[in-house]
Amino acid sequence: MKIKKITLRHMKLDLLTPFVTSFGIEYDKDFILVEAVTESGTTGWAESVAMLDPLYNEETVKTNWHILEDYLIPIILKSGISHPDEVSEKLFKHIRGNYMAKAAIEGAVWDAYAKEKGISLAQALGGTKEKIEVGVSIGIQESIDASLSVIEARLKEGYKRFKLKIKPGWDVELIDRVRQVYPEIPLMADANSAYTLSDMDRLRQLDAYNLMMIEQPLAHNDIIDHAELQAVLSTPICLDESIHSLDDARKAIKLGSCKIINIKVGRVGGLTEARKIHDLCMESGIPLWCGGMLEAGIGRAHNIAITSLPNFILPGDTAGSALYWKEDIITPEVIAENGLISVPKLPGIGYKPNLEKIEKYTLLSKEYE
Ligand code: OSB
Ligand code: MG
Repeated sequence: MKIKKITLRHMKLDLLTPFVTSFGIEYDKDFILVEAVTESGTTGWAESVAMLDPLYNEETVKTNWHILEDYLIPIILKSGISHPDEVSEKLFKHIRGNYMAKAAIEGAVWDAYAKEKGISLAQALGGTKEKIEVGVSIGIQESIDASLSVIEARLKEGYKRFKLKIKPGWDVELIDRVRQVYPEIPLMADANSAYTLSDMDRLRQLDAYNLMMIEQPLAHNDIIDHAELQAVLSTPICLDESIHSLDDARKAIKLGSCKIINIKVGRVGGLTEARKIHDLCMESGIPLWCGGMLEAGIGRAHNIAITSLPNFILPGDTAGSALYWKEDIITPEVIAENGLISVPKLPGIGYKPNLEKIEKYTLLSKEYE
């Protein structure tokens, strides 16, 4: 397979409701959409999950555009690719970091590859599930009552797991109130690195609430302090920000830094690396779930495909399009019915990019041949 043309688009979609985390507020979502056309005319699509500002991680829409334009696209355009695994294993191996930029173009190559083989992306990756279970990530609200009403609405829609964003001062009281109202729901908290070991006592208070896990309580680049915290917490720690590679996962498991891992394809540099982490975690008895980065439909489709692998045991963050967007950029939109999304069987990502909508939300585009 040879990629002969790549189009980058800077997209901007308004979020239906602002999303508030310990690191900031997102009112809208800027991202790069990658379209890659092969010599035989097949088109692969993927989104970069890098955000406008370097708050979740160091990558941004601009740094991704730079790395894609000046390094990754030229490599892809001059290489023959017999399998998408070669992209991370050979072609991008010498380029450090920039995981989300690498994942974006690798994802488009994977989609094109699966389409040329006439199989779904899920099948190309070795996925086994027909449906995936999904939950929701609920941002920091103006009041605990507001959080309770969001939970109520999502519970009625059938979502399988409720993740509340926390930060110092928006944590124990919130979880305590939610547990009073909902003693049994599958509940977890995500701190996005808002704590340090000096908050140990506060974090230990969360042990009283039967949480499924606490996601990334400590620094974004730490696995040492997390091991110390996990040793005293009975609630499992789930790492998000700290895991960028198979090697990071191996070390975190070895140190006991977590009992669960959240995989984001963008954060780990692509589907090939995500699958390697999947296989290691499966052998090591570490359950996985698929994280989200407020993706539009094409990113969501990639998440659905990777979640079809067997060790994605816990419900992920890939909720239906309708929770995020007035209209999505794919047809049909992603629909979660009773907290379940069907894994598409059509070739590639299995959702059709809607070119009219894509055009409507494009701020800037550039073609490379
Ligand atoms: O930490 O999982 C996270 C969104 C943006 C950046 C980081 C995170 C999130 C979410 C939302 O939790 C997940 C989603 O609904 O896509
Ligand atoms: Mg997270």
